[in-house]
Amino acid sequence: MIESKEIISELAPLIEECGFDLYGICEAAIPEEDQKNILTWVKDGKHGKMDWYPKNMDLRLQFSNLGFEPKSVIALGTLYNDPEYDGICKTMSFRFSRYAIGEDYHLVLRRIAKPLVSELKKKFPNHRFRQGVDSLPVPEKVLAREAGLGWQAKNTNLIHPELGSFFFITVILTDLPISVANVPLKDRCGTCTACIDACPTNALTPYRIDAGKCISHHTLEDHSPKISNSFGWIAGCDICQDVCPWNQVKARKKGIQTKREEFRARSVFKENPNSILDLDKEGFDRVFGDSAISRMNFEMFRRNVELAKEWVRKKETF
Ligand code: B12
Repeated sequence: MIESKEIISELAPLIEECGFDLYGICEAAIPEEDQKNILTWVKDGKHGKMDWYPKNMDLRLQFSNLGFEPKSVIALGTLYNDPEYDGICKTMSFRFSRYAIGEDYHLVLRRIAKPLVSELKKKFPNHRFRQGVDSLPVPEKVLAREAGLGWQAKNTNLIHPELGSFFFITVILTDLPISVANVPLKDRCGTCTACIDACPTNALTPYRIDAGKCISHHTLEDHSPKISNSFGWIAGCDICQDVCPWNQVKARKKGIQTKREEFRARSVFKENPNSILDLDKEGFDRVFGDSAISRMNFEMFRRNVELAKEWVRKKETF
């Protein structure tokens, strides 16, 4: 069996050249406690309107029906926080989450991992390698945590002690057996409850999210014509990460930011962000056609815009 240290040290230069800031390897297995928590989460209906979530539980928890039996997982992370984001926010009357201001991360992560996947296939021609960026219904945070990319925090996101939490995750599942001796990163949330206290919809209790209450879910996953208050957010929400000291103090102080041009704000955010509020269908497709929010349809976008405008009006009245 190959040792993870051996593979990592050999592939590290290529992984970094591809543009990944974090990487690690773990066994392809979801620990029992996580399986239990995920099942309870669904049983309690905490997945809100994401009816798709409970559909593939065998694949999600046991990797069944994948076409091969994965033995190991290579987990990769890439930062997405644009250094200009805070400045842009000052010029917008509404809010738009960091993860959605640039190019669709699903496409970017797939594209940048290609040289690595090709190299793995060339090096181990008798083994399978399958990459997922949300596309495979597997719990990426759990796998990335097991691979040492971060600890799973009270706001449920993965945080790295040096880089914070503004990073995307992608996993490569493989039937190549790799021996791993990872010591997972220690939970450093301590007694802090900043994320829980700041969430205006009370979606968080420590280490657990009620997705049905989360603003990100309202704006992106709820297709109903009416949604509850989104507090000015048109796409996604960053509140629980923005207030996190690991982003706010640690990562910011060190100037941790994305090196990838694709995740920097598209020009409309720099030139005239408020013009987004007036986009018609054609404009929406033009501006956001290759963004992560293109999954949100135009009707949802208009609904979110109207709600954000209402929030701005109310704020101005008080
Ligand atoms: C469904 C989903 C959502 C849902 C649910 C969020 C969630 N926390 O799961 C919604 C739409 C709300 C969402 C929002 C966001 N998402 Co999202 N999302 C996913 C997706 C597709 C699946 C995650 C999942 O399986 N959730 C199921 C629940 C059960 O998992 P969990 O909350 O982590 O629960 C664990 C613990 O909390 C704990 N737990 C659960 N219940 C209980 C109960 C008790 C008592 C205890 C002790 C523990 C416990 O055990 C669980 C298993 O370890 C992943 C991609 C993937 N394939 O994994 C991306 C992903 C998690 N999202 C991501 C991002 C970036 C976001 C947003 C920041 C986007 C935005 N700006 O709006 C927000 C963040 C909101 C938040 N605080 O989580 C990134 C996170 C990267 C990172 N550094 O962690 C991922 C990994 C996508 C990616 N490929 O990069 N997302």
